[in-house]
Amino acid sequence: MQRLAIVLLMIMLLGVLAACGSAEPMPVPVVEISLTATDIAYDVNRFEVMAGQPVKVTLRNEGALEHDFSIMEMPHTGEVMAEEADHGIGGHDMSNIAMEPEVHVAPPMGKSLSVEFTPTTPGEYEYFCAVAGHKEAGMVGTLVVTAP
Ligand SMILES: [Cu+2]
Repeated sequence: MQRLAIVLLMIMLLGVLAACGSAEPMPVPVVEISLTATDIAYDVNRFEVMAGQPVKVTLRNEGALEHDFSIMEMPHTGEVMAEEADHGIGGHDMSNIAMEPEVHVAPPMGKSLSVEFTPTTPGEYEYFCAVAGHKEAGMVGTLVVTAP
């Protein structure tokens, strides 16, 4: 009987050690940013996150036109698109920009889509709608990445 108690105690101790001594870093919580696109504007033109902080940007297209969220160049890791996302430029006229943006999400009219990424370098990065003429019309903003 005493032997069983000792075995049970050992198992419990092992459990506690496994929980505390895990080599896995604690997952950093994701910051969720919601933007709404209308014809022709974003409702958020500036937001701030910390370098190393995973960000989930959800764009809702409330307009009658196509809109997207694009960042041409920004050091980042771990980019994940929402499952139903159309990562292709799909149907978009993006001939006005020379290269494919590094971060891009384009929800169809009346829908929301998300893109998740982790900026790695502090700085100010421009985001914009890559549909021809929309950036010029004001669909542009600044993602501020602060030092952790
Ligand atoms: Cu647009």
